[in-house]
Amino acid sequence: MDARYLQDKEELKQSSQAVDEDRRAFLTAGLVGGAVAAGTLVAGVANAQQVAQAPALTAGPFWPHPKWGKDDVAGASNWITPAKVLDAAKWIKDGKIYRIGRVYEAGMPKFGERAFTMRIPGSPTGGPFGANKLIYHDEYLATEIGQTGTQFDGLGHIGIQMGKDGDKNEMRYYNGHTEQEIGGAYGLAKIGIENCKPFFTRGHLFDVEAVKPNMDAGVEITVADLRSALQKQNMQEADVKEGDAVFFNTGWGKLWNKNNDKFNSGEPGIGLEVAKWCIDKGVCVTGADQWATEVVPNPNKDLAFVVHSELICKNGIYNHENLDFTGLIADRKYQFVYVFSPAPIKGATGSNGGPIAVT
Ligand code: UVW
Repeated sequence: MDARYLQDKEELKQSSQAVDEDRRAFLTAGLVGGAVAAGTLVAGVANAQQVAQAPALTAGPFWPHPKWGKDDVAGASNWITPAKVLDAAKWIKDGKIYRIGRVYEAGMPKFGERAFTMRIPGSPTGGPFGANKLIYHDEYLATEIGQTGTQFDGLGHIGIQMGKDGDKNEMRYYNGHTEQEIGGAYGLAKIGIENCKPFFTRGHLFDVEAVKPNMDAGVEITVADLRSALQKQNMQEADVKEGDAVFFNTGWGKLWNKNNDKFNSGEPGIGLEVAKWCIDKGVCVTGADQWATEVVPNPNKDLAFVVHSELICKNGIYNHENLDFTGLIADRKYQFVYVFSPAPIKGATGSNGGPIAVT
């Protein structure tokens, strides 16, 4: 293990104090205002010293992954073994399927300058063919496939600039892969979403909105909030087992397609405390009814999307965003089988798709 990953917490704390005022201004003005162009924000998220030296949850070593090893490219999807699937299947009692993804459409809220543009050429696109006069439609879609609407963040989505800014040998992704190794105009050369195994696992929904209503952007969901939700839902913390998926209902999803500006402006969500809880529990996926799962802006104004760095980059835990738990909550179904198979687009950073919960 390289010594640079072995900085202790004290070093992290000290260097975080050196974060400059410009960064603070960027985060406050940009994130709270919700008007940051995607490119600018990516530069902000990856700003090396600031993120890497911030008082983050774990000081390392993060990689090689202690359970999956140095060559692993599948992260927490490795939890989904035949035994895990059989165990999860025991939770299917009603045979009822809930769609927990959103409909994809051009007007849905999007982060920064991301786009979703669908066109049907021709209408119909072609035909008639044959004596049966077949006609057909195709569509053309221009979008950040894994990063608009209901989106599943893969391991290639989030990295941390370590070393000097701009040094691609020190832009590190899951398992220490560098930008130099994985970057590519035609898709990531390593840790693309095609390496993620399909999920069929136990899912737990924490309806935090029910115990902490009207949360505004920047309000952090704590472990105490999770425990209150569990109590209200008559569930046990010990029910959450290694390889399970955990989801947080914040109430922010009610703004979807109703007040997209507000939806995009920030959000309540989990912070480092709950991220640590998730890591300790060994979950495979986190998710929420808002666009990052984590609290934006972070209560620590020096941090940007730090839960993404902790879960995805350091620990290989996937993140499913912009989910819709309305049906599950209406039926008081907080435990279910979470089923999702990311579209295996070679070299992609994530996936869209139609996740379901089965009870
Ligand atoms: C970023 O890409 C910064 O966030 P998200 O994964 O929420 O889209």
